[in-house]
Amino acid sequence: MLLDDTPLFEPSLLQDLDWSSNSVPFSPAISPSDPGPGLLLRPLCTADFNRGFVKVLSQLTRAGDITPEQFINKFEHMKKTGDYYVIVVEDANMGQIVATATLITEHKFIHSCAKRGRVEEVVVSDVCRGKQLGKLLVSTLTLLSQKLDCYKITLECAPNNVAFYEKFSYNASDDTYMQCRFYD
Ligand code: 16G
Repeated sequence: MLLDDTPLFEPSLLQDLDWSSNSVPFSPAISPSDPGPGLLLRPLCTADFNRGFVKVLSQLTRAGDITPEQFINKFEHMKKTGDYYVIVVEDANMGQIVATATLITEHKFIHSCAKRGRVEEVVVSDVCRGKQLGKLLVSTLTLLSQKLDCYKITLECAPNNVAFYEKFSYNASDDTYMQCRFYD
């Protein structure tokens, strides 16, 4: 099995987003097609395994020791379903992933067979903070979920990140997030 640059999903989905409808201010201005000097925003590919993708994820939670085979198998599964939009920011000079976030679309019978979006694993590497990348990732995936016709988009976050997500019109819901944890 080979690690390569095949994108998880069609890259034009990101480049063709109507960025003018983004409501969050950026200063200096950045966008999915111009995320900042030396940076690229694009879909995940398997070659990102060797660009420190898993190390970035481990800044959020335990990522575990993942082998290239496990990584490729998971990637292939995600690609086949067509419901996973893992985006990364690459420092093109270093050849390293510096940020990532995921949109997952979930299919429903309710709301006339609608789709719902979930934002997951939003992480900016500690070496790349202060470049508005978290804001860029969340704005991008929120716009993408609208473009994909999701009727709503949700996320779970730590209490100290609530103010950050409120900037993008996310509100704490009346529903309570519950979990049953089997292992860490
Ligand atoms: C945060 C993440 C979530 C991730 C979880 C991992 C965002 C918006 N939320 O809640 O996507 O799955 O952390 O924590 O990035 P865990 O290892 O305790 O499940």
